[in-house]
Amino acid sequence: MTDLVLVNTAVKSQTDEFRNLMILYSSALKELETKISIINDEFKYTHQYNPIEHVKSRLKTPESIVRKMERKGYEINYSNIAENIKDIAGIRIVCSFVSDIYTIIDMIDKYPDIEILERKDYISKPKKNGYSSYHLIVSVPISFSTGLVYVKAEIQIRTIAMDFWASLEHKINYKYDGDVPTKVIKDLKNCAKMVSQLDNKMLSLNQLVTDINKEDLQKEMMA
Ligand code: 0O2
Repeated sequence: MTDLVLVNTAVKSQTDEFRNLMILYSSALKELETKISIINDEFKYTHQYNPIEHVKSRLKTPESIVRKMERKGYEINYSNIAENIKDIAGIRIVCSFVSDIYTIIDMIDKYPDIEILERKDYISKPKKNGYSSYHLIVSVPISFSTGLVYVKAEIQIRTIAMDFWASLEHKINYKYDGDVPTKVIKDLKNCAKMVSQLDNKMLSLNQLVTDINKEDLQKEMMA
């Protein structure tokens, strides 16, 4: 067996080394989930509303890790996996409004225990297929009995509408095994435009309602 096939088989059959690696990432997810929940509580306390609709976290499957390594042309070994696959631990934060996304990013930025290593703003610059979301690659310290270990994780932040689009696009890609018909690609791009328009409209509607509430409150206080 070649080295590549050996490691491939090892990753897929989850050897001790691979399991140890995955323990690091699952600990990073637990840390991040707690920190995000604290950020949400802090925001709720100061602004009286909840910016996060829901949070979903996942560990990349061994098959998906191998597929991504192959797609990116990396030789498959543990140090290469740890260095190059930055989304083994992934957390997705879904918000109602685009403004909430930037508020969350700002709070993560200020959080002392989370270091932002990379940012990808697919909201101001969506991908060619229409994909829109904000990605952060972060490093979080995990304390083990043996000491501190810094682990990388990906945080994806998007609106409910962006999430709806991305999950359908993912399903379509899976169904067609990447070979999506041109008509479907075009329709998806159009839907992405509608998603962006909907997000903008919902944001301005929410701002209008919030301003009216403020005015009503002021009138009540003056009366
Ligand atoms: P899965 O199934 O979520 O594990 P890079 O190393 O930065 O060049 P990478 O890691 O592909 O390349 O970066 P990118 O673009 O930030 O994508 C990371 C993840 O974002 C993907 O992970 C997807 O979860 C999501 N994503 C990116 N582009 C798209 C897209 O066009 N459609 C959908 N639905 N999701 C997307 P994986 O490993 O590809 O997939």
